[in-house]
Amino acid sequence: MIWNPNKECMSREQMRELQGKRLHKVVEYVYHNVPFYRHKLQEMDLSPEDIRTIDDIVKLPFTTKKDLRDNYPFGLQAAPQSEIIRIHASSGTTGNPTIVGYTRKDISIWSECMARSLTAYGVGREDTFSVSYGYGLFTGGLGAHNGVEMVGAAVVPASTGNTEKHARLIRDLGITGIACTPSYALYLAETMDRLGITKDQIKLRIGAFGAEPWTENMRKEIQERLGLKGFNLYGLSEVMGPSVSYECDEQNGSHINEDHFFPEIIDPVTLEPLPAGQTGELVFTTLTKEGMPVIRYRTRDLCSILPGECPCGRTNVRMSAIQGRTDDMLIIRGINVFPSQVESVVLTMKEFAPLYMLVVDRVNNLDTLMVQVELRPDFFNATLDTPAAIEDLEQRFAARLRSVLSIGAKVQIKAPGTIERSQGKSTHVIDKRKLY
Ligand code: DLL
Repeated sequence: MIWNPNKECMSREQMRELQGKRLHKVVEYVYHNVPFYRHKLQEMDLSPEDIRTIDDIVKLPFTTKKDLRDNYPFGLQAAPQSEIIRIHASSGTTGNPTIVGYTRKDISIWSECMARSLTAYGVGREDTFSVSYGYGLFTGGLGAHNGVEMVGAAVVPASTGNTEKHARLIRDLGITGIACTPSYALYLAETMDRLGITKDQIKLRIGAFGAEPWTENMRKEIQERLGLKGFNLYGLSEVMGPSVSYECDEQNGSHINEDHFFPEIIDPVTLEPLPAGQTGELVFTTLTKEGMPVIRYRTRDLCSILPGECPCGRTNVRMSAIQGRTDDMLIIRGINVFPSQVESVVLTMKEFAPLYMLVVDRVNNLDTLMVQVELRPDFFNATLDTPAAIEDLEQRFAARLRSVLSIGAKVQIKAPGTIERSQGKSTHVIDKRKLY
């Protein structure tokens, strides 16, 4: 089934024409409503009249996460505050989150994009569907929730946490579909094993997995352990949230909702556009968004646009799985974490040298984060001479980290001189998970 054949199966000519018209409109809209974009265009001697077809997009300037941060909180918002009906936030690189406001129309388009994804996965009115992305500032929970309601399945807003109760509900309510991070799906499988809930006692058949990178091996393992078919769901808060793209039954790349989000792949160094089939940085322009449209937003995600047509009948272009990032963002238990956030905490504590290391691992299918930090020599022995004093410092550090990162981390305070000094570009991460 296809939710909106008119938009998901357009001819390429029609799609490009629609994209061109929408691009002109959004450029005109931000030109008049967002000083940041107006100034950028004026600097390049561009006016909205110069943007007539989708090919003109290459004339426009890029937008980066730094631009969003510099304009915190509402500087890039285009709609008046009275039109905004929801605000989400995602982690920034320094502790300032990125704020994204949505109008009623944005929420309605987002819900439809999510409905398109769920329909492609095979979710329908008869399904009982558990949304186990976090509800809150993160776009995963509410974003998926609205789509399930639009499709007409019964939504179970399980959110994250409380996994044992959730596992029992999956069995007792006959839940047939689940949306969560792939690592949470594995954790759920493990919890079920522990509770003695077997595959033949549950009715799960569809999984909508995303918000973090995952491999084909993980897909196989989840499918095998939960007895479902797992589909990719991709998105990012700055552009919308879950459902910027979604896999169909062919499971060969994810179809982009390109009537709303125009994709480009660029060389992250030269910033030149790359042709289909070549891997580079994914860039999105929102074509219909009102709250906070973005123009040529650099996602930092590395992937390619797949050439050729998809046998499923959809004509929307497909992107490959994410193959890495051009920055150092980590996704730990579905939460975006930048080493610079840890650094910002380290720098506020006088006991520590500016030397730290994030050690990320996956133990029993659950991501773990340990932050190692080095004591300054003057605090070593002198002030911190009892185990209680060290413990107190560890606790204060852990609490500050939690409030900045939104996830818990183990901390390890190291003696002066014991964190490895790098020879060249300093590295702050040891990631043992091998996700790409
Ligand atoms: O993770 C939105 C989302 C929620 C997508 C639920 C899918 C499901 P952010 O927190 O802003 O938004 O993080 C966006 O997560 O740039 C990618 O690096 C990564 N990411 C998201 N989906 C996938 C995926 C949500 N399917 C960042 N595969 C993105 C690989 C993904 N990476």
